[in-house]
Amino acid sequence: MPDVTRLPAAEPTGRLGIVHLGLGAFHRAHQAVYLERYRQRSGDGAWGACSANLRGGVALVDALRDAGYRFHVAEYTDRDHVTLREIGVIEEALFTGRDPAHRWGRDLEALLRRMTSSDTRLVTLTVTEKGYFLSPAEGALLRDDPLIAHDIAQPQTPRTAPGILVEALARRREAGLPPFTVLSCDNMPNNGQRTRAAVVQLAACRDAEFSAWIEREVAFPCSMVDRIVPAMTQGDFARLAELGIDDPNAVVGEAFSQWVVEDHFPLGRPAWEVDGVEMVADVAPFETMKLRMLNGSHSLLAYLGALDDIETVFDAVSRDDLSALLRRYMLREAAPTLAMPAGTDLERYAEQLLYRFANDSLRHRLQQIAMDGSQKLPQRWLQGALARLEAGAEVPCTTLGVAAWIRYTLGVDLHGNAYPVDDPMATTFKLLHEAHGEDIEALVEAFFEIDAIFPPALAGHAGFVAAVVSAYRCLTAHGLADTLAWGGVLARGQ
Ligand code: NAI
Ligand code: CS2
Repeated sequence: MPDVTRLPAAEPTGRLGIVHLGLGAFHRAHQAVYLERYRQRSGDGAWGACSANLRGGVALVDALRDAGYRFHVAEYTDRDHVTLREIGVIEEALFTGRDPAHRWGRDLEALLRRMTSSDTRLVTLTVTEKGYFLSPAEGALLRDDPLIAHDIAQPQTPRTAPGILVEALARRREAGLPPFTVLSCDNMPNNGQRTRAAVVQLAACRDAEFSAWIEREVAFPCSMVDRIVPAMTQGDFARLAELGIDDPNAVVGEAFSQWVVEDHFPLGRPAWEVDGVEMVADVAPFETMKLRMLNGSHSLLAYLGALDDIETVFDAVSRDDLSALLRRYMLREAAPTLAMPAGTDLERYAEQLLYRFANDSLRHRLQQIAMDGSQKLPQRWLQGALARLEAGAEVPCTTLGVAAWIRYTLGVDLHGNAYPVDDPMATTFKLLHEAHGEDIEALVEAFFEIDAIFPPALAGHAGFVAAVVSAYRCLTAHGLADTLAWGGVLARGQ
């Protein structure tokens, strides 16, 4: 039995200063924990949250309502030490998606009303990278996407996060209320600027003057968020039951948590720096560091590991060859591309990450991380790889990663096991595999032509493309262990 610390929730206040879009695992285990701690420590009850799901997650919304919005977060330092925190700061949950059995329309109006209340000063988001409807490489709004097309045609009943933000801001402006601050907490580069780009471009389809007002008046600070919170497994629920927690809405994560936020909140914010939130003038260096080192490593493990039928991050980093690959990737391919404030120790950061990945109390499935590669690769690998190549360096780990990702999108691992490819561009990938089959060179070149993912300078780098073709051949012909051992990936440049 682990050593358990139990922390009860504070009482609800009914004062909801925050609306959150994307009520998933991460919101419950990160932002909600910071808000709960802040409320308990400061006694300031103004920052309760109304949290909404826009698509998927209706069952969670219902279950949270049934539980009076109380749920638990289990923070594992390791198998032997866990903090069990009860959270009460989410005081309302809504579902605005299209599900006729579940109040379609009613909750959407309730959400928009909440966002146009003078109590609401902050709107936060964790809707995943694809929830912004931006081209991953360039950040242009996907106007042809059917949901965005819907929000352009019928802006009063929006279905996307940008559409909801635009409609709520229009209503606030109409009512003479100042705009709320919008804080993206998704793993995207310059996530505030990206959110602004989505909202401003969508608003421009409605009215150029209104769009210019948003650009001028609305604050979109950037943030870097970090806490490993895997999707819950039956095993996680069983472990919590052993601790006396029978809670369908519970989430399990690591004890580590970090939140770096650009300090630009015209309508105010919780004084959450007392609980460890780092309020800074410029988040970009921290965000790039995290995306390239942590998330880049995760994606390397995800595609290489999933191809070799490895289940979790823990299982993957327990292999010497994969942990050596990660170390090399972080120190030789990611770290040299970063411009960090003086005093940042990237070697120490890399070691901390390897330690966190080896947390034996988390079952972080590689297939979960592998999801939505099209939305993740530019910021995790490709921009950094291009910078290294332009500096004349080699990027063997990223090369292998890109080859593994292309092979992963086939939906069958190196041992013949099939799995679903969960990605907004999955149909494009399927067509490319069908068109090129065993012609690896043509297949790889066709993937590099997807300009929504690959920057032209990288796609045009003949040496890199050829290296990806060789890595793909090696992986498929010899398997992962031999590719790592023979391919010289680990030895090169050491
Ligand atoms: P989750 O699967 O538990 O929840 C996903 C959330 O995104 C749900 O609320 C879902 O309704 C919403 N969503 C998905 N597609 C959407 C779309 N097209 N439009 C609107 N909403 C959409 O995932 P989780 O763990 O909550 O992660 C969500 C995001 O949080 C990640 O994509 C990442 O950007 C960020 N994050 C997650 C971390 C983690 O360890 N879980 C850590 C750091 C950041
Ligand atoms: C992961 C991240 O799912 C993924 O792609 O790389 O969610 C990762 O767990 C978090 O960013 C950690 O903060």
